Amino acid sequence: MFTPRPEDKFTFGLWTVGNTGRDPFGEAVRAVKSPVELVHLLAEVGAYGVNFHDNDLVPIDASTAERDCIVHDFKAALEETGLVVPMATTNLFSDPVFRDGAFTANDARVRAYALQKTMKAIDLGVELGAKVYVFWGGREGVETDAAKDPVKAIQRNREAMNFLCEYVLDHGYDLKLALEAKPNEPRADLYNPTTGHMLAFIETLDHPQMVGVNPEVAHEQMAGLNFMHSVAQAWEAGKLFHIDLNDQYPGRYDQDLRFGSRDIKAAFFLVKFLEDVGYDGPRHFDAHAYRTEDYEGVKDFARGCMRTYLILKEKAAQFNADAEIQALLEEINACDGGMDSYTGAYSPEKAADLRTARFDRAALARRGMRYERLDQLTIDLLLGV
Ligand code: GCO
Ligand code: MN
Ligand code: MN
Repeated sequence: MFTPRPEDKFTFGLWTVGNTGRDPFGEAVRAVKSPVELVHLLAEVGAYGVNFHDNDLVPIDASTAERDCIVHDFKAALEETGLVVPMATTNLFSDPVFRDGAFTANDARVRAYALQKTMKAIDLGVELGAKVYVFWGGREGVETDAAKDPVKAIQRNREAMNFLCEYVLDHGYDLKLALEAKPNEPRADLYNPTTGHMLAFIETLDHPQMVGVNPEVAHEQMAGLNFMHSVAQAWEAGKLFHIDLNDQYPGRYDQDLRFGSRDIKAAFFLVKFLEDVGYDGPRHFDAHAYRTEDYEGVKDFARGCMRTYLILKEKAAQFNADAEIQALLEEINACDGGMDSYTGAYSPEKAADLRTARFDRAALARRGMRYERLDQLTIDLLLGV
C-alpha cells in the first residue's frame, strides 16, 4: 500500500534530489551526483519521471561534443530505468550574467542571450520527450524600483513569451508552456508574483492557448495565500498545465520542504482537489531533503513526498465516502429550487421580480452552518481516529 505506480505520475527535478545542501550560510554537505546517477536514484525510489534545467544536464560552457555525449548517456539511463522526461526548463538565474534578470534585464544583450539560451534549452527538452516547458522567472525582479519600470518589465516579458511561442510553433513542437510565479527570493520582489498575476498576464499574449501555469505550494504560501484556491482558479481556466509540490512555513525563507510535511490539512485539500477534478498531469515534487541528510536521507525525502501524497489521496476517498461528512455537506448545500426563477442568467423580468421578492433576512441570518462539526470530522479523519 502507498507504493508509487507509473500512473501516479510522480516526478522530481534533477535539482531536487541532486540538491547538495548549499545555503546562504554554508557549503554543500552532499557530494555532487551525475544526472545518470540521479536517474538511477529516482528509479530506485519508484518515481515515474525526471525534469531538468538545461544546465542540470549540460553545463553552461559545454562544447557541442560534450553535450552530445552527456545527452547520449542520459538517454541510455532513461531507457534502462523506464523513467520519462515530462517537463524541462531553463536556468536563467544561476550564471552571473543574469544578475539583473533575463527577459526583463535592463541590458538588451542579456535579454537576447536569454532568448538564445531558452531556444536551445527548448530543443534539448523536446529531444528528451518533454511535453511541458516551464518558465520560472528566477531573477525577473528588482531590489529597488529606482532600477526598472514595472510596466516595461511586463512588456519585455510579453515580448519574450510571444517570441518563444512562435519559436515552438515554427518548429512544430508538441509543447505547452507553463509559467511559474514566485513573490520573492532570490530578489526582493519578482514580477508577476502570484499564479493569479500569471493567469492575467497569459491572456495578453499572442498565443494564450499554448500557455498555462505551474503553481508551486511554497510560492503561494510565501505570499500568505491559499495555494489550493490558486490551483482551483488555474484549473477552472483550463490552465493547470503542471504543478510543483512541496511545503513551506509562511513568512520564512524559501524552504522547499518535503510535500505535506508542514501543513497536512492544506496538503489534504490540495490532493483532494487534484483527485476530485481528475488532474492527470505530472505531480512534480520541487523540494529537497534537509541539509542534515546524506543520500539515504534524500531517498527518505523522495519516498516521503510520494507516500504522503498517496496517503492523502486515500484520505480524500474516505472523505468522499464518509456517510456523516456527506450528509452534512448535503444539508449545507440543500436547495429546493425555490430561487431558480430569480437567479442564473440576467433578464429584465427576472431583475424586476427579484427587486420585489420578500426575504426573511433575520431568519436567514439565524442559520448555523455546521462548519465546526464538518471541520472536526475532517480532522478526525486526517488523524486516523
Ligand atoms: C524555485 C523554483 C524553481 C523552479 C525551477 C523550474 O523556487 O527555485 O521553484 O525550483 O521551479 O527553476 O523552473
Ligand atoms: Mn520554489
Ligand atoms: Mn518550482
